[in-house]
Amino acid sequence: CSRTHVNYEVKDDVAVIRINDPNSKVNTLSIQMQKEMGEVMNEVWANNAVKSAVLISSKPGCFIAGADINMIQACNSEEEVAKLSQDGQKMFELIEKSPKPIVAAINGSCLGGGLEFAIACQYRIATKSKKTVLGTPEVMLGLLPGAGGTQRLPKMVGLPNAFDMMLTGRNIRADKAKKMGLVNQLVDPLGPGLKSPEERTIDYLEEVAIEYAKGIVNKKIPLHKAKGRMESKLCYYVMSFEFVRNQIYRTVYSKVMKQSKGLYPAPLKIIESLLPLLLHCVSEHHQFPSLIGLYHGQVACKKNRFGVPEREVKTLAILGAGLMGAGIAQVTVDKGVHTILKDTTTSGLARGEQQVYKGLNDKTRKRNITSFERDSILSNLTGQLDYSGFEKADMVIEAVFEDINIKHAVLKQVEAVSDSIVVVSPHCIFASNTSALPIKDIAAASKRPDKVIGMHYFSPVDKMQLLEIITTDQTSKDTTASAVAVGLKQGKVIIVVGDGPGFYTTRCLAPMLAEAVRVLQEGVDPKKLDALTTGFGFPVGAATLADEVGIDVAAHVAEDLGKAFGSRFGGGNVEVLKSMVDLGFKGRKSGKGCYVYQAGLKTKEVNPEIGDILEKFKMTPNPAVSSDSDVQYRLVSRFVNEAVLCLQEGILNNPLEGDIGAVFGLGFPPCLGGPFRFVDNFGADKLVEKMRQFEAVYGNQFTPCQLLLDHAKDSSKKFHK
Ligand SMILES: *[C@@H]1O[C@H](CO)[C@@H](O)[C@H](O)[C@H]1NC(C)=O
Ligand SMILES: *[C@@H]1O[C@H](CO)[C@@H](O)[C@H](O)[C@H]1NC(C)=O
Ligand SMILES: *[C@@H]1O[C@H](CO)[C@@H](O)[C@H](O)[C@H]1NC(C)=O
Ligand SMILES: CC(=O)N[C@H]1CO[C@H](CO)[C@@H](O)[C@@H]1O
Repeated sequence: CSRTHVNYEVKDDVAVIRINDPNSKVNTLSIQMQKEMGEVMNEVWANNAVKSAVLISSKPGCFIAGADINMIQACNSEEEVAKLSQDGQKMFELIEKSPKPIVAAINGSCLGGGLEFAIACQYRIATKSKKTVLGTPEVMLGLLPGAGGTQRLPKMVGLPNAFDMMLTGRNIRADKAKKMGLVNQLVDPLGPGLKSPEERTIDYLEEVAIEYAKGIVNKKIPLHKAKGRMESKLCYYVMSFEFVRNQIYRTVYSKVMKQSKGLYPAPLKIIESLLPLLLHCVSEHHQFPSLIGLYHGQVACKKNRFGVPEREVKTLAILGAGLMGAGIAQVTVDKGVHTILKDTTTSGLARGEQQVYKGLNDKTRKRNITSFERDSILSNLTGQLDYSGFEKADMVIEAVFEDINIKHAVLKQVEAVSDSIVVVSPHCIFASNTSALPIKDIAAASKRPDKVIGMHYFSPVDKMQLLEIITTDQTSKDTTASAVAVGLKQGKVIIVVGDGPGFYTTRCLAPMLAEAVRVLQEGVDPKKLDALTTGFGFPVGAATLADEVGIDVAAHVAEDLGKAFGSRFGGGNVEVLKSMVDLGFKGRKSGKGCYVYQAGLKTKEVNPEIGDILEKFKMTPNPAVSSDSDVQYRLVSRFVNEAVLCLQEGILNNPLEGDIGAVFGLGFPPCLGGPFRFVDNFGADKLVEKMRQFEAVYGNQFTPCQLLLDHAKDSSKKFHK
């Protein structure tokens, strides 16, 4: 028979249906899969020798990882997407109404459409494996959890849990899923008493599922657990009261609006499908391609396009146990890499080691790793004050103070150019975590500039996904491949950019912050500035962002890049930032910046003491370019123009990395898909028109770059196809 994705065999009176997409490492709900599933189900229903069925994947570690994104992307219209979703919905309805019970046997990822498939079945068994996760991540892509899942999920787990899963897209591990009522039974991934897959003689999950399928037919296994049923009855009963319903809807609605700033269509769509009341309120789908684009970009940036490095980094040494250095240590040591953390002072080292311990211990508390795993991971971390053991290091990352002389000093120490006795091995790579110093200036002090590279991490390292890797003309391809491999191991999304002041990310951020300072000088208060930026879709407002980055860092960067790029990087007066630093207002880390931060307080007030500074540097706004919308476009166009200029100058390799870097590193509005996607959608000509208007008032800070002008002239030119 010609089926390639779905097959079955009958064992006793149970049809064991196996799914296996031959073209992919994971199973997705592709058109082919749905078609073959339909055929198989019809045969199963028609076969009198079959009384029940087991649905299982032949892929280890994956049940069904979701809908096929490419299939959705191939759709030319929303109607086509809707049609696909309806087809899936029909299939799930048939499964749900199946006259013969179907048991879903889940090992590994069961996500999105896969979860909906599973909950349409009559019974679910999942392995206790760590890899077994259930969830509806589509919300991240701006998609409706497809095919009726929004109706089934609340019945299964109750409304609050269902909302939470749908709104956050979070993954649920097997044991939690059992507690929530999402799965009915858990089984050991290997079988009772077995310690390794080698000892396994039978497919335990399949055997158990078959027994349960027979048990359901014999009525030995009840189909619905009474508790779950009661809860869902209660839930529906309560929901039948209009005022209760409205209250729940209002709560959820405001939660979604707050979380998404009203810009993501997906959560609203989710509510809509539950809310006949709001049915006509929200019906926008235009952010869909942007989010899909980001998804693809993220997948691409999780690959190493520089090939396999000659050697794997087994020992990584980090210089500087500050916030950044310890953060890098934390995300490295837990990936099975021996990590040396070196600082110059005992107290600095102790603080750094404590930070790594706390990070891992938090995972233990959340029961992601056992305390035994935590301790064995920590045994691979060596904290020290000297360079002993550095000869074993395959890579050294320096995270020392942002000063070219200090960077040179540590580089020379590591290479033993000075009187230090240590020598790293000849293959050892030297990476710098600088945010703005050009790598070639750092490499100038090296005996082996081909081994020098920049690795710009974002703080906090364990939370921020982006890693910006910077190569010079002299960096070898193998060095780059190695740095990317390390970054991928650390779980990062990686962009590789060319060398220059501010590289890519810092260079885009600086002009926007300069504009933000000018906006403050023009009398817009920090709260208003934040509201304008978040209103545009930035997850963090510009004033808050400056506080997070650090006012001192912002001042430093503004000055350095101002020197490098001249008046284009002007706008606000750097003296505003410097005056703040002089008064100790360095942002969140110092307790005061644009805002005052008090431990334990969620709300923050504007720092009253910056009033005098802003008064001193007061500028008169020009009403022609100062409406709320003007301010938003002034901020955004400076960011976007600099991004396009980075592509024009070859700092960026492609628009895709530019979008990923901006969204994951700087919080460019995800729903706009990044600066390049934004230009494509908004129209380069419209953007240029706005910039010309600002240019007339403020000068060359708003002069569109050549590449942007080219796109404005020819509307068929797009950064993304
Ligand atoms: C479950 O998946 C894991 C990989 O995550 C695999 O090692 C194991 O063999 C699978 N177990 C079964 C019963 O398929
Ligand atoms: C410690 O690091 C080495 C590589 O240097 C690795 O082989 C080993 O698995 C690591 N141990 C742990 C517990 O992660
Ligand atoms: C738990 O740890 C695993 C790796 O062991 C990781 O893949 C997973 O995302 C973690 N889950 C949470 C909820 O942090
Ligand atoms: C760009 C960057 O993050 N630089 C950091 C390198 O590490 C030192 C020490 O932790 C930090 O102070 C810098 O900010």
